[in-house]
Amino acid sequence: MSTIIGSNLPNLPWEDKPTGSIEPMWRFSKNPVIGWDPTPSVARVYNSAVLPHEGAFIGVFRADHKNGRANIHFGRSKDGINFDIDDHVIPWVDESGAPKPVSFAYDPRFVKIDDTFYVIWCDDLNGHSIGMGYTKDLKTWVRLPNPLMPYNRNGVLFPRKINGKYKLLSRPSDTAHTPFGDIFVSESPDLIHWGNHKLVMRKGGQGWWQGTKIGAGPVPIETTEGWLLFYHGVSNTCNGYVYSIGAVLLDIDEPSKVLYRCGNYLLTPQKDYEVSGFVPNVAFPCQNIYDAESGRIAIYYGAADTYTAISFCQVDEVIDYIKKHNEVF
Ligand code: BMA
Repeated sequence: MSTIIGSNLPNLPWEDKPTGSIEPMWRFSKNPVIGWDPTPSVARVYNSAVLPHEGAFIGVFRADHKNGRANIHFGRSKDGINFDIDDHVIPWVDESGAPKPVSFAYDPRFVKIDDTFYVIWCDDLNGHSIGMGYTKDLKTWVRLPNPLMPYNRNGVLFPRKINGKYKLLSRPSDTAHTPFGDIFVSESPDLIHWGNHKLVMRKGGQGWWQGTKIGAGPVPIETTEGWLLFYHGVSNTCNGYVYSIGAVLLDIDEPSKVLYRCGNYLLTPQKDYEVSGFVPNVAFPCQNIYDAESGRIAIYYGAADTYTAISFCQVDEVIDYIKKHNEVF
């Protein structure tokens, strides 16, 4: 039996698998949970990350403004489904408290380590790279130095140190809509100095859904079977990219080592809100939250670069599925 090593969350957003479904991951019937024009200055909120906090939920939201530029807003929710999102961007400061705004920011991940909330996003460092910052009180938001040089995207921090080091997944890329990409892991003693970069896994495999590029998704979940990492895989079609959700198990002590990798996607764009929108055919996971006791996992994903949606899975079932469809490449 596979078990999540982590905390319990009895108020996790959840819906049982629809009767008759054979899929290892299923969608919330009330999707999308965030639609067009969610605040006066924002057109679309998607590719966002939610965390439980003091019996309710908080989140960092990718908000594409009505001038088309992306930034990150903070928001709150009582139930993890209905959100109250700030109409202003997160007011980042530097370590001295002086304002340090971002030029653009997108695809945030959100993780709590000890008493600190960390945000990792795609930042502008003379080109797309990884940005990182933290808050302890949800009021003062402090930027850290960029961990990696451009061009890079999909930075994901592990939820605890591994062998005394912070670990960061990333996906080296290029200046625009990168047509390639593999996942790497870097480590740091202090979240400032990063090195010992290692390849985790490449795009490809027998299935074409992850044949063009891949990128880490939500914060990895610690389980008795390894780190459960959901990620996005991209296929290049004559009608453009298609983004699907896949999963892999990484070694607990050496996360550059892949234990099992699912050859099938777990979720691919099918619903209207996934196949139709600002960018059609995108399911882009940025966060998962879970209840360790029941093994339930809720995944927040961006749909069609327009909506925020939720999908669900059960840790035992999804790990069995990954192992059953394991593909070594
Ligand atoms: C990627 C990122 C994501 C986006 C996806 C599909 O390169 O920019 O934010 O969801 O493309 O457009």
